[in-house]
Amino acid sequence: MSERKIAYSAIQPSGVFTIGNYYGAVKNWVKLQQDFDCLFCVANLHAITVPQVAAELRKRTFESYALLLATGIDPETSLVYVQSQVPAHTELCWLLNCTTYMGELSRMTQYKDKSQRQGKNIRVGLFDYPVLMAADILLYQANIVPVGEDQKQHVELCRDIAERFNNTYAPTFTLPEPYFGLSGKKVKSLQDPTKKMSKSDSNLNAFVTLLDDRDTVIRKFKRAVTDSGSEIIYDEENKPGISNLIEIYSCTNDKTYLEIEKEFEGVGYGQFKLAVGESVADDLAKLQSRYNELLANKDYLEEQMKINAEKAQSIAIKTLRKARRRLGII
Ligand code: ATP
Ligand code: LTN
Repeated sequence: MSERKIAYSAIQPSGVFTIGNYYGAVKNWVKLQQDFDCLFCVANLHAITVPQVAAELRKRTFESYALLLATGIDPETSLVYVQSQVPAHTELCWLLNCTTYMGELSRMTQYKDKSQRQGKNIRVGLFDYPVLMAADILLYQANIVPVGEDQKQHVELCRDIAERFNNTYAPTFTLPEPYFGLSGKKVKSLQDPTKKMSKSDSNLNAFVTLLDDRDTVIRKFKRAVTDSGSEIIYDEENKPGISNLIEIYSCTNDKTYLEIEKEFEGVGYGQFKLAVGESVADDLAKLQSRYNELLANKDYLEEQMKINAEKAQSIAIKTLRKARRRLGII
């Protein structure tokens, strides 16, 4: 790789990506390709920290890979690979498990939320999830990790783990920083704008996926929960519904909140929701046609997965060897 800084991120194939994933993370990845050496990963080993159906997971792994390429991630410029095809990840995860504290993992809010929702029979993997994520990042000596705001705590933990390892043994890992785009770092549910939009929400009207057709997108926005009052004003505390729609609209056209408020002065909620829906649908249309072409060409996808996984493994193994040596593992 060149002298450019390294950007690393990943996404779970736990469902079709939502506009939260897109505006919060993936759209930034596409832009970062111009200035960074980028690696992007379909994190299928992270997805099995909650129960999955094997055939579905296999299918969604392919679809997620194709979706990433359809958004504009170029497998010739960036490294785009599937996590399970690079065995170095799970091995470094084990080494890092032996320098991570139970207390640190117990404080992770994603673990607390997901384990609470699941109730009983919580997997050890769900608890260990942030250590595997740290291994992903540290293997490639990443400088920045472009993610949505919900992942900030995990990236900070990764940094703590790396720092402790470096101080205990010898400098081994680059300390990464989380990176957020100007807008979209926390897109909220359309049905409960106090919660984040999530691709595994049981209410299908709560999220818009990248593959929803135009009518579905517009229908979901028309049904979006709004607030009392009638003005289109950004006020997260008192108008979480309208603020979320303003945020989403700004992601489609880079307009500021102020510009959007001016554009919709005197306009009713209904008309505003329609405008947001249309703008998102326009954004998704091109991506969807590219996605369909890619998915029809399975051979191409398999070939890119293979080439990219080999390249990723050849970078990762260097860091892994270093970490093994530091620990005295023969
Ligand atoms: P799941 O619902 O299955 O837990 P998820 O929808 O939260 O998954 P991930 O695969 O965990 O998605 O996340 C991929 C990327 O998308 C991460 O960088 C994450 O921060 C970002 N992201 C996810 N949801 C949102 C959101 N609502 N707003 C902004 N960014 C988001
Ligand atoms: N936990 C992340 C997905 C993920 C990730 C990573 C993100 C797995 N490994 C490495 C950045 C860097 C999530 O978005 N839920």
